[in-house]
Amino acid sequence: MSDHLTADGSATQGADRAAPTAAGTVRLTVGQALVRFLAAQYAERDGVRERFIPGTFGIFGHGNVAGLGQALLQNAVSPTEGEDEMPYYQARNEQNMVHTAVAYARTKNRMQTFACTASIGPGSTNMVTGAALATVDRIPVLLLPSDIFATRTVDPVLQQLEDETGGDISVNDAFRPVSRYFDRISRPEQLIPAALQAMRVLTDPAETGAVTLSLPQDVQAEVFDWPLEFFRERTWHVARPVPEPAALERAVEVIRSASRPVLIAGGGAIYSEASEALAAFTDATGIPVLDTQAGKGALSADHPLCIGGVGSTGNNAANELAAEADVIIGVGTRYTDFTTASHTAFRNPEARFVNLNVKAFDAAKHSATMVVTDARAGLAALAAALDGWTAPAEHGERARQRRGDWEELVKPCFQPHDQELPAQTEIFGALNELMGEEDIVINAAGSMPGDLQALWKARSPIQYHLEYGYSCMGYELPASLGAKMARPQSEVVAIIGDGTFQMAPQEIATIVAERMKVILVVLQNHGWSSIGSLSESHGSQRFGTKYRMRNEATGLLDGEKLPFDIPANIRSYGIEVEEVSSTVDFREAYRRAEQRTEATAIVVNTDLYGPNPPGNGWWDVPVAAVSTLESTQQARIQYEKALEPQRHYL
Ligand SMILES: Cc1ncc(C[n+]2csc(CCOP(=O)(O)OP(=O)(O)O)c2C)c(N)n1
Ligand SMILES: [Mg+2]
Repeated sequence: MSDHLTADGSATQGADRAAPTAAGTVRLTVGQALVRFLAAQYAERDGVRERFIPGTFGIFGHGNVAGLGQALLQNAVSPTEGEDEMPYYQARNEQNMVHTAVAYARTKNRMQTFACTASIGPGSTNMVTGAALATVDRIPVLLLPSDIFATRTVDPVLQQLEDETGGDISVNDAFRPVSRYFDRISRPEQLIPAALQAMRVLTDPAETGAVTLSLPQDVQAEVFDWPLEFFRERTWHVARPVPEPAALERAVEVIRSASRPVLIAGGGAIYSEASEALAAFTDATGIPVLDTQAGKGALSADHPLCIGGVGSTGNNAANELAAEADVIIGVGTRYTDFTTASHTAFRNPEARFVNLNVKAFDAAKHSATMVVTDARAGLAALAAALDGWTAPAEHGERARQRRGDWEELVKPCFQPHDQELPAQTEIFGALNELMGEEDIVINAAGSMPGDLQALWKARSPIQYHLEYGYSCMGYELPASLGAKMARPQSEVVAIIGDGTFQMAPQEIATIVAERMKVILVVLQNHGWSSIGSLSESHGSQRFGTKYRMRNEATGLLDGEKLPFDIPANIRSYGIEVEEVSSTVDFREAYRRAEQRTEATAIVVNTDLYGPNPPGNGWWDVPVAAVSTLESTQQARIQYEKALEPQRHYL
C-alpha cells in the first residue's frame, strides 16, 4: 500500500499533500505521519486479523486543531493514494470518549481499539480518568493528548501549567502513572520508536492498558521526511503464551492433592476467549467455577458447575465454597478486594492458590503456584496434564446443592415487593429474561454492580459488561456507544443510576449523531442508594447521599426532592423516552424499545432503599475509630469483629 507512494511523486501535488521524496521518504507533518501509521496497523490472533485502530475519537482545541485535526481532515477529504482511511468521531467530553474506546476494545476482546485526541490542558487532563480505567481494567486504548510548545518560545501558552522546578513538566505528566507506556514527542523523528513501542504495548495481553503519546502542539505541525517503511502495513501478533512444563507440573501436583477445589474465572478468561476450554476443563475435573465481575459469563450460567459471583457481593453458595476451598485456581483474575471479600473469603487455613495468568504480576498473587500463560492455552494444557483426575464427586454435588439453595433464597428478589416503587432487583430479573444471550448489559457503579453480580445469569461471554475495576460513574453511557459500534448485531443496554446520569449524560448527543441504537435504562431513586446503605451500615446515617433541596430549617440537604426531570432532560437530546414505575410497565417499555431502530431511554422510578439481595460477603471500609456518635461507635464494634478473619495468604 504505502509502496504506491514512490511511484506517484508527481509535482502536481499541493504543498499540503504527502510528497514522496527521492530517497524513499515522504514529507509529512507529525500529525499526518501518525494518522497514516495508525491506519496501517493490524492485530492478529488465531488467524483472525483486523485493523487495530479503525478510528479516532477527538475533541479539538488550539492544541490539536491545526496539527492532528488537520491530519484527520486531510485523511478524510484528500487522502494520499494508498493511504488507509482513518475515520473521525466527535465526542462531547474527553473522559467519555476514552470510555467509548475502552468499551469498544473490551467488546472486541482487546483485538481492536480507538485512538483519542484531545487539546492541551483541560482537554487532555479530562482523559486521565479514562486512562486510569483502561489501565486498571487492562484494556488497550491509545491516548493522544496535546502538550505545550516544545520550543517554549511562547510560554506560557493558554492552559499551560508553569512549574518553576522544571521546564519540561506539563499537566500531561499526570498520564504517566496511569499509562502502561508514555512518551512525549518533542522532535518529529521520536515518533518512529514511540509509535512502534505504543503498538507493542497495546497488543501485548500482559502489558496492555492506556498508552499515551503526548504531542506538543508545535511538533504536531512540524514536517519531516519519513522513511516510507514506517508506513508499511504491520501485523502485531497477539500472543497466547503456553505454560512452562515445570510450572504446569507444579500446578498439577497441587490440584491433585485437593479435595475441595474451586476455580475463579476472571476477565482474562473472557479476553482470551477461553469459554470452551473452561467448560471442557470443568467437565473433565468436576471443579466448581466461581466468577468475578469481569469474568461472569466465561462459563455459561446454565452449566451445572457454574456457581456464580464470589466475594463481597457474591452469592452465598460461591462464598461457602470459597471459605472451605483447599485449592483455589484463579484464571485471569487479579483478585481485587471484591473478589477476596477483602481477604476474608478464603478461610481454610490450608488454602493454596494456583494462578493461571498471562501477567506474572497477577499469577504470583497470594503466594500462588504460578503458571504464566494465556487462559485458554493454560486451561487446555492443565486439563490434559491432570490426565483424568477429578475432584471428589460429593464436592460437585454439594456445590450444585448450594447453588440450588441460593436460587430459592433469591426468588423473592424478582417478585413484586410490598412497596410503592419496584426494587431494582425486580427490574434486573425482568431484563435478564428479556435480553438475548448475546445482547450486552453495561454497568459500572452504584448499588447495581453488587445486585447484578449476585443475581445476573450470563449465558455467553459477551453479555455481562461490568466495569468494576475502576467502577467509574459515567462509564455506562459512553460505553454503550462503544459496545454498539463493536457489535451492531447486539442489543446494547446501559443501566445508569440517577447519580451516574447526572455526572455524564453528554454522550447521548454522540449516540444520536452516530445513529447508534442503544437502550438506556436509567434508575431514578433520587440519590446514591449504594453509598447511602454503606453509610448507614457504617454508622454515618446516609449523610449526604440523597438528592434533596437545602432545608432552611435544618441547614442540611434533607429538604424536598429536586424538580430535576430526567425524562425531559433525555428527551431534549432528541431521543424517545418512556418513564415507568412498575416491573410490568418496564417489560412493555423494553419490548417497544427493542422494536425501535433508534436509541431509546427507559427511566424507571425505583425504591432508594432496595431491598438488596441477601448475601454473606464482606467489604473492608474502615469505620471511625473514635466518635461522638452512638451509630458510629456501634458500627466500629461490628467493624472490628468483621476484621477478625482477614488474613494474608502466605
Ligand atoms: C466517578 C466516581 N465518583 C464517585 C464514585 C463513588 N460512588 C460510587 S457509587 C456512587 C453513587 C451512585 O449513585 P447512582 O448512580 O444514583 O446509583 P445508586 O447508588 O443509586 O444505585 C458514588 C458517588 C464513583 N464510583 N465514581
Ligand atoms: Mg441513585
